[in-house]
Amino acid sequence: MFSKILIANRGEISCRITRTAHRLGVKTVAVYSDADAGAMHVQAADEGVHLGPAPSRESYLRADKIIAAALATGARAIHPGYGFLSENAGFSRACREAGLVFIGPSAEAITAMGSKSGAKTLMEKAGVPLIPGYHGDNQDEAFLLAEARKMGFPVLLKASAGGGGKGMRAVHEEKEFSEALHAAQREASNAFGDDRMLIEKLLVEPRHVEVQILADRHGNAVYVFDRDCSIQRRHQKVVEEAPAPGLSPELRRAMGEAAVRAAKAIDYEGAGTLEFLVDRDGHFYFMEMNTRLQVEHPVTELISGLDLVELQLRIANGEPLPFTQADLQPRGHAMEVRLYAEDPHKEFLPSTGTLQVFELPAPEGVRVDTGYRSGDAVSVYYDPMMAKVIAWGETRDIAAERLCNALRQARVAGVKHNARFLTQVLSHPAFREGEISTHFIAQHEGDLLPRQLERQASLLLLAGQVFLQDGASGPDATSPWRQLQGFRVGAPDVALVRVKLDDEVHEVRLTPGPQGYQYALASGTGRCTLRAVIKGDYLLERDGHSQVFSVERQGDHLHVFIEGEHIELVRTPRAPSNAQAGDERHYRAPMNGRIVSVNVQAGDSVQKGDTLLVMEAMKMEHRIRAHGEGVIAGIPVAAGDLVSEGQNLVDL
Ligand code: MV4
Repeated sequence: MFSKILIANRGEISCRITRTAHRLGVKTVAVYSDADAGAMHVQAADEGVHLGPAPSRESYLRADKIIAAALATGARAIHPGYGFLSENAGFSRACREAGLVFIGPSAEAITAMGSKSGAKTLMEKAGVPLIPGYHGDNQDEAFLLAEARKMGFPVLLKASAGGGGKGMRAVHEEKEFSEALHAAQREASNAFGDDRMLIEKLLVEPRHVEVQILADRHGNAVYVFDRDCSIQRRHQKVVEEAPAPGLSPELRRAMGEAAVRAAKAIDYEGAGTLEFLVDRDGHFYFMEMNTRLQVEHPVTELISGLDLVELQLRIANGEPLPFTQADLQPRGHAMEVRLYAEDPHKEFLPSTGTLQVFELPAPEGVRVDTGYRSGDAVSVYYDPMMAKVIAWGETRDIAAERLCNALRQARVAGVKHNARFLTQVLSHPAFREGEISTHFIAQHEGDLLPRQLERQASLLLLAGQVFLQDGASGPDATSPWRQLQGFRVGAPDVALVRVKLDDEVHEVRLTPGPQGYQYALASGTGRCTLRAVIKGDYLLERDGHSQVFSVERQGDHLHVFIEGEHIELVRTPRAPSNAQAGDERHYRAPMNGRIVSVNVQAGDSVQKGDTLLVMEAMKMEHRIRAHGEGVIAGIPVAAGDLVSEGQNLVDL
């Protein structure tokens, strides 16, 4: 076995690979950028090598620096993880040419699966079912229309150089074909520099079912059961589970055997995944092959008892698979969700910040793979996934319940995150019934997006009483908060606490009485009391209802955790200035990022909806548009500037 490997990745997957390597007595070398200097994956490894500045293209994508780091530290092999260079044929080749072992498939296999149409041709030869369609070189419009007619509308136009749902366009009837084809070609040309199209029969509400395969250098290949990843949002997986619910044993075997045939057809080596679409009458069709370890591999590990990273290392070390297909038996059910730093209240816009609180409990049957600790920063430079939470159970229901409960106990503050959204998905009746398809999120959006917490009054009374309890720890000695007990508004004994919740300031009036307080809010009046039950938990009783809240107090900030959701309430001594509330004249950065382009200049007149500038964060572009008409008064930023959340960008 290798004495030392270099892990060309960061975050949770780097930590995860180090865990297995150390279990096998293999030393690990981590690599890191400026932004990751103190990161968990560096501390977990035996050595760390600095690559360069934070942007991936100057660090984690710098193949030359990574290979040099491996050679300099005496690492014998490189594990690419997923993302970054994990499916880069040139990197695989460069490792080998440098005398290093690339823990993954050959450059040829990566290349073969990198082109949609090339992959389909190979799969056809291997007897893997393809979606009825055309993926040849003839791109003549009349010819493509004839092909569409042959398979019958509706059809799906896909960019041959595309992937992950980019450059796809459905055509429901013949009269739309020409315009849709030209639009799809333009998009593909802009996005991939290649406008070649393939056409497929459109499958209605298919499921995304994928098969894990392992192949060694001695001609052995097995499938390690299947996974369902149908629940996606904008082609990003939200829930992954194994085995895929509700498939017949015959279908599972047929897909597994097709996946093994595919692996053998391209002389595959290592861990790989065949992605299929399964339509409602149980037919499966090849979609694409991923030539890397997938994010969701833990669900396969939990039902198979295998450590897929260990097997990758053994295969790369030339060892034969230590089992045959007959030895593999799935047990129970596993389910995974990805905890993302994103704001479900703002279209899941990525969120950045410092993790003031980061506690992910792992009760029985639950595994947490993360690369972050409390105090770490979530930056604009990398994918905003903070952790994977995976649960195993004897049944699917038990796995779902365990996963849901683990998320409800999550305490994460400092960035917006999707924990509550995930609990909504996992507890949704349709999900529990196994009614899943790639349209699940779209179908149930109304139930899934976080409802405005109807417990707003309770939150305000919780905060008001907490802040009232110990008087002021406010900013200055003269502040009225210091004499809070003596501070009176209106009738004697009425205490006024101003609390900001979701960018809105509320006034909380509390009058002490024999049993707690008489309260007055904008939404109404009543009686309430507050008792500390255990450290960090309070019992609020309001008008006969009682509820326990888990809180973390940091000065004027009160962090409340409810079923995985984090809500922050801030004590605010002043009324909000109009410049803060919904200002139409000042456009501030919605999050940390980089200015990509400034589309207007001082003196320009703009209309509602005009793009003022474009900023980039976490590999996504965000347009800052005018809320109304006006004239540009000033633009204190320029293309290329790094800006922080709240920074002023444009003045109208
Ligand atoms: C399809 C399809 C329906 N019919 N192909 C989306 C991303 C890419 N991997 C393939 N995708 C699809 N291809 C045909 N002929 C529906 C999708 C699709 C999808 C597939 C898997 C998981 C989620 C999806 C979400 C939307 C559309």
